[in-house]
Amino acid sequence: MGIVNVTPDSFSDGGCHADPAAAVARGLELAAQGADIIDVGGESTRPGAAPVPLAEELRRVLPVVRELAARLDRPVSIDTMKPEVAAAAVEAGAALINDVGANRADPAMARLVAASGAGYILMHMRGTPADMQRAPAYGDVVAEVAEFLRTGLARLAAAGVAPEQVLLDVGIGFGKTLEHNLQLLAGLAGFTKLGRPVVLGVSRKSFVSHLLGVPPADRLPGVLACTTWGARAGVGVFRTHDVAATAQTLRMTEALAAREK
Ligand code: HH2
Repeated sequence: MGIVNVTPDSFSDGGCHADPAAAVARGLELAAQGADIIDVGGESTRPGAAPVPLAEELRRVLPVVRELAARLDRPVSIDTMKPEVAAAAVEAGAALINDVGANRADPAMARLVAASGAGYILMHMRGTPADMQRAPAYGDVVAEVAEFLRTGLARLAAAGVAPEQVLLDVGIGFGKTLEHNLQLLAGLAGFTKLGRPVVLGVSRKSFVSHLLGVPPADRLPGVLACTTWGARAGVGVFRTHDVAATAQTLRMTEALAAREK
């Protein structure tokens, strides 16, 4: 899954593709590099990010979703916490709703997923982007995130969403310390046992710098190690800014796994 952030303030690529034409060009480029899904977002969720008003988020993402959906032969997803944005994006051609808000605040999101038949990424987040990194604490982070995802699946089913529509994401960096992120990564194989495809979002995230002591520009090796690890654990979707490097890493991992005796 290749990331197109149509934002002025995303943590790694804010402002790079804020103009719709640049964002569409980026989406086409990532598809050419091997992305099977293009994820378009108009609201940064970096720690401390301020919420974006509905009209502004719609203005940012809709033309990009519409054009990419028309021009690409693969699914476009909409990265949003707002049911209104998700609904308009589905109308514009998005096949997948990537809801980092996990649809807690508003049952309208679950109703939309049920009615539209769109795919839905259910991601774990503790708190909101504004406050999620203020001393996050868990007893057992792996067990608590698994419970959150199980409960979310049940809530979606009660709203009429078919299990086949849902993908699961542990939400690396969303209300987690370095140690929490590492424990969730180490436990990824357990999440694949929940019976739905697992999505992993580690791309360019700060926990890599916290562990390895490297500046933000040098996070790719650590991220690719997580990618190989995730592939071995059965992760189905890797959300990344660096599609070419990720595709190569996955091809190599798969070639070796296919020959493992
Ligand atoms: N991470 C980010 C945004 N959306 N969606 C899923 N499913 N999983 C993730 O881990 C995830 C996500 C944050 O990364 P990015 O889009 O690069 O930054 P920003 O939120 O600042 O735009």
